[in-house]
Amino acid sequence: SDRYNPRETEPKWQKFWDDSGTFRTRNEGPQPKYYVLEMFPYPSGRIHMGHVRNYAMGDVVARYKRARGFNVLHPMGWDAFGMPAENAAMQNNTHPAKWTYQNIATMRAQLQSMGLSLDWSREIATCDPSYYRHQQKMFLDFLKAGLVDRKKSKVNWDPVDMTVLANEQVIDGRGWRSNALVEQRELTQWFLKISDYSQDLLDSLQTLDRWPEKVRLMQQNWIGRSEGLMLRFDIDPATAPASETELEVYTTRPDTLFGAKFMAIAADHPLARTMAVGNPQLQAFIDECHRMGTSVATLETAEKKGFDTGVKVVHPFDPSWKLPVYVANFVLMDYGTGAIFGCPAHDQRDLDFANKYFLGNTPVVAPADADPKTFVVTDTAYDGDGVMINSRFLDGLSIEAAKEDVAKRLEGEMLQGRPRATRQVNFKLRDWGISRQRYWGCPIPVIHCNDCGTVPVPDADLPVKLPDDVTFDRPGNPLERHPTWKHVACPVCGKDAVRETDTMDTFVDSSWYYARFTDPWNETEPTTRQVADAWLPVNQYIGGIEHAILHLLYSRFFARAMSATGHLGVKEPFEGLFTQGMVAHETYRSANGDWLQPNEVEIRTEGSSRKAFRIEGGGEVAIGSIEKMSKSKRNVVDPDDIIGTYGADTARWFMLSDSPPDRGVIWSEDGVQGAFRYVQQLWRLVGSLSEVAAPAGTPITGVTESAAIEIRRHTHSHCAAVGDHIERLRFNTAIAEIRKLTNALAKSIGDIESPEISAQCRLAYREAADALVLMFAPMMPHLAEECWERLGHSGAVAYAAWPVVDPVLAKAETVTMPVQINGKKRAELVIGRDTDVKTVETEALQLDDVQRALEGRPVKKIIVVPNRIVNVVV
Ligand code: ANZ
Ligand code: ZN
Repeated sequence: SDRYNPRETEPKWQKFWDDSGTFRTRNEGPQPKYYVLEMFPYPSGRIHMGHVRNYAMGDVVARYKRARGFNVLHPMGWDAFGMPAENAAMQNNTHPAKWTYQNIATMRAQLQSMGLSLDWSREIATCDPSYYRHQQKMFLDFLKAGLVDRKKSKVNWDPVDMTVLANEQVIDGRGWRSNALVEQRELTQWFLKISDYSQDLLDSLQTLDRWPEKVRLMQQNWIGRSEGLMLRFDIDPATAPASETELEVYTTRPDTLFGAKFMAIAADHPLARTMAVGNPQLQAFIDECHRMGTSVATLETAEKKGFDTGVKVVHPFDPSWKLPVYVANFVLMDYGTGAIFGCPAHDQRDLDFANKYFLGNTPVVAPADADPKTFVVTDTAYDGDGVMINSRFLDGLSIEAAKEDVAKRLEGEMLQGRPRATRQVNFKLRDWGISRQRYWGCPIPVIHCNDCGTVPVPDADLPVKLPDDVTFDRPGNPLERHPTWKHVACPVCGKDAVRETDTMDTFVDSSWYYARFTDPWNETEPTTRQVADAWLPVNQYIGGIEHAILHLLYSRFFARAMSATGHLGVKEPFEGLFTQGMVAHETYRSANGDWLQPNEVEIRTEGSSRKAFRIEGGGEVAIGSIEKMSKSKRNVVDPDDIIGTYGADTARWFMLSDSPPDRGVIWSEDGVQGAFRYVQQLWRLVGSLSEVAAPAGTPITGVTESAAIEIRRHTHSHCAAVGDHIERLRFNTAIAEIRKLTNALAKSIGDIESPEISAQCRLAYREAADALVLMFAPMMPHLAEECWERLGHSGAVAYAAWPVVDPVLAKAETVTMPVQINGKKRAELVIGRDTDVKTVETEALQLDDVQRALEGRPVKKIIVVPNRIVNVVV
């Protein structure tokens, strides 16, 4: 029949590719390499539409690059450690490993049903000892190389769940699950010294010219380099606690020193602690600050509060000028010195604070266009450029000159044998705390011995495997309370010792998987150097913008740390990065406020209005706004349902066709049905083409007839455009070009009047049919295989090369230019490409539609954008 049935053909071709090892990639080969990678999924249970979009994009690139003669690496694996498995274990009494591997099995089958051209022989799961043993080895290598630190650090501690919480898990000072008041605790934790590379990570961003500007900017801000002064203030002896004589601050704006109104120190600053002794009110305020949590976001949004310690400091340029010292909730202990001078006129936080405590403000920078005598600041701090005012010897200088002047003066002043000020570059980037008090993660391979201290687990004892027999009936870390696991003999002295029971942050697992894919079979080393270096960097990485900062930064750090320890020779892991947009859908809500799933409602169009009804019961439901698919709004569509009904090709095609890949796509039933109709249309067109085309394999030579040349022009120009669009990841416009070719060929065949088709046209149709199939093969690989067979080819399309474009034929000889009158399109001018402007103008004005629309009015102006558009102004 002439209906294409994806349910039959899709599994057939998947089996064929699988049986033939079509997508198995060899590590050596004569072709140039191309590594395309999509961010690997967390095995949460089932794939969602976001995965479909992500992997469909990657697969187009992989298949296209293969057709262009590259040796393509396109692997898949599982980011398999993490909290949800433990939560599931607690709720359902299943083991995290069982839950995880079941999910992997389900999701693997789902991905396979999408027809992705993945090399499954390289599949890795980060929870597998065959993966994490190498991670442990690298941790020890990093330790030896001085890239690991063990130090005390503050954490959010949930006293009920007995666990450390990430900042995002603290909501209004309470644990997200237990609702218990969160405490700040000091724990000894392991850190990876990412801050050793702050400058390098920042500098190298400039080389990443195939990354979105937005992501580079986010990384730059996260690294947060600033240039400033470390500046020491004398404490007024009359107010000083016994031992303290000075207070050091970090400032990036020493130019504003004459606008200073107060000093502020962090709740954990030593001076705050000293002053709190015997001062219960201050102690209470410090405790309140601790409850606020440590996240930068909370600190930025929370109301600014402070406590006057009674201590005063002396202004460095005026011994009679005293400034009060507050403990303030917006000053962080672990940035700069944990102390600042506040200049309310030019810093919003300082201004909010000063307004609350009536500390006043004095502007010291006036915008160039303002009158310095009348310039005042009330509620909005002025942080722009300008000229110094109210600043004694600095008046009239630019900000830059004033900074330099202040730095020079204070650098030169000696105070107890040290300069009063020193220049300092600071970074916001902190070392990466990787300790997690959790079971389902990679064990940190060290042993604590009372006599020998912290001892690395000897190589021969790796991997340190997680014990299987653990219980989740109580809160806390099961490794901690396991009866035997942590008790071991010290590898150095043999005495009783204990294992580290913390496991690694799961971001560690995902920081090097791209390197492991290059040789996942190496049992003794994390990577095979030459192989990894040959494949890396990943040429095209594709994933969600939510990973723009941490995952990408950690991966960039890992590549450097692996290079420093001999596991890699490449420091930037991802040459090209693409962040895809979200998948969105309409929302539906019943009268009582329940969200309904799309498959629970039926849409009916009555006249010009769309209405939604509940399938069960028939009641009308409200159609709500279009939102990102989410469980909370229930506006999710299950990829399995779509693939089961329409096939994977249709799902992939619609996902790619509807909007630019970096923007959101709105999933709709109408849209999918449209894509499915197009699949059928292609199938019929290829059927017709196969009847008029010369046999497969006939060389296309000696074509001189204009009708045949016309067909060839269509083929070559659209093919050139499709290739160009795919290279730039503009999948939606590539698809638009394929549709244009489809329409042109359908029309051409429909126009054939005589059954006698010339031999030359048959050649042209052969070429067109083959090219068409090759062009949509990256998006709809199953349909393409079936069509390829129908066109009489013996080999699979997966092995076929991209059509060779003839540049002469590809360059269309004519262009179609819209003609606008006062901004409104009135006609189209079909004219030779690159025709001179004068001729275009005359021809455009002579068009019937244009004459009619002008209604005799005189033309004021005519603007021609060559080959693009004609604008007529009347
Ligand atoms: C005086 C001043 C005046 C400042 C002014 C800013 C504007 P970046 O660029 O982010 O490095 N600061 C220093 N240490 C801090 C800490 N531990 N917690 C909170 N704020 C801190 O910002 C440096 C500026 O942030 C410093 O410059 C300091 O305030 C503040 F008109 O000093 B400034
Ligand atoms: Zn020992």
